Formats: sequence, structure tokens, C-alpha cells
Amino acid sequence: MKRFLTMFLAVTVLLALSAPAWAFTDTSDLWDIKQGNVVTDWNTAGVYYGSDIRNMFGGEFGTIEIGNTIFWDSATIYPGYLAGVSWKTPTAIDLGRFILSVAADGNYPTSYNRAIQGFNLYASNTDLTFYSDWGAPIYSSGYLAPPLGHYINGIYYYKIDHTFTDSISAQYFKADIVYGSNTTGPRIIELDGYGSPVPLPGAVWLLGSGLAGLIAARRKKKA
Ligand SMILES: [Ca+2]
Ligand SMILES: [Ca+2]
Repeated sequence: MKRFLTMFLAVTVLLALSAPAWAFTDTSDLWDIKQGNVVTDWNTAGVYYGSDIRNMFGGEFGTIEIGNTIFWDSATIYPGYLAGVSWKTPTAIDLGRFILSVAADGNYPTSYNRAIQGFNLYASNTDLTFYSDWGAPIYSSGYLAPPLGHYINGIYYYKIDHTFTDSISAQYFKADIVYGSNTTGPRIIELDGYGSPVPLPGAVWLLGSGLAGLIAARRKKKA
């Protein structure tokens, strides 16, 4: 019984800790369109293959190519080109963490296809247009490509999972995705925004089981 309980607790803790990592549909995602997030604009890189840019915020519209949004593949687009999107939440949110999930055609350095040179995230409390000056990004990445072995369901993935030291209160957001190739556009699978980290369910479970153990031990002592 004790062993079973320990196993059960360990599995619960593992599940609680691992759930947000690759869950593309997540009710705690404050940027999900199911939470009322509205995509306000995007730039000329557009969206390819009849897809819909809302698909990167939990949507399922148009042609869904491996469940994702894809920006243009075009010879007129060059490495360093910015594919951008802006969006707004119904009210200001406290952004504590974001996860960007991107698919690629192969494994770096074998394939540079769909690698991105960078990802810039902007936030504001003013209703800015896409082409407004958003000031300095709240996050800026370097070159991104799938790490070796990061291969799930037949797709190579890479991602950014970033937690801010201090949460950022904002209602308007914009992201720049910097092209890494002149022939293949970035495949953005999902962009999730979360509130400030709260005590993990795993920690609560551990605390609860610890207390239960103490009570049981006391009862045993009394008996
Ligand atoms: Ca998606
Ligand atoms: Ca999402």
C-alpha cells in the first residue's frame, strides 16, 4: 500500500510538473483565443497554405498543417526578414512566463530549414498599431534551431520557455519572428502566455502527503 501510494504521488508530481511543457491546448494560457485573445494584425509575411494566424494562439482555423501556423516561403523573403504578429487580451494580464513552440524540417545543423534567427516579444498598455514604435522588447532571443534528438511525433521541435523575474502587466503584445532561411518560413506551432508562477500542484501534493504521513505517524504512536 505504502509503495503504491508513493508511486501514485510520484506520478502525480511528474504529471503536474510536465503538463505545461507540450500542452498546446491549455486553459491556463492567457493568450489563448478561447480566453478572448484577439489577433489584431500581422505584417506582409502573411500566412501560408491557407492557414490562419490565430492557430498559433490555440485556434483551429483554415488549413492546419501539422496543427500550426506557417509564414510565407518565398524567394523574395531573406534571412533576417521579420514576420510579425500583434494581439490583445480582453484586459491587462500579468505575464510571468511564455512558451514559444516551433517546428522545423530537420535537425540543426543538418537542416537549417525553418530555423529562426530570433524571437522578439513586445508588451504595452497602450493600444498600439502593428507598425507603431513598441520600444524595447521585453524578451529577445538569439538563433534558434532544434536541438539534437528533439523529435516528437515525427516533427522536429524547438522552443523558448522563459520566466520573467518580475511579471509584466500589459494588454497589447507584438512578436517578431526573424527568418533564418530565404526559402522556408517559420512554422510557429504555438505561443502561450502564463501568469506569474504559483505554487505548483506537485508541491501541494507533497505538502499534503507529508501532513497525512505525520498524522498517521502520530496516530500510530498513540495506539
Ligand atoms: Ca497551434
Ligand atoms: Ca495556447
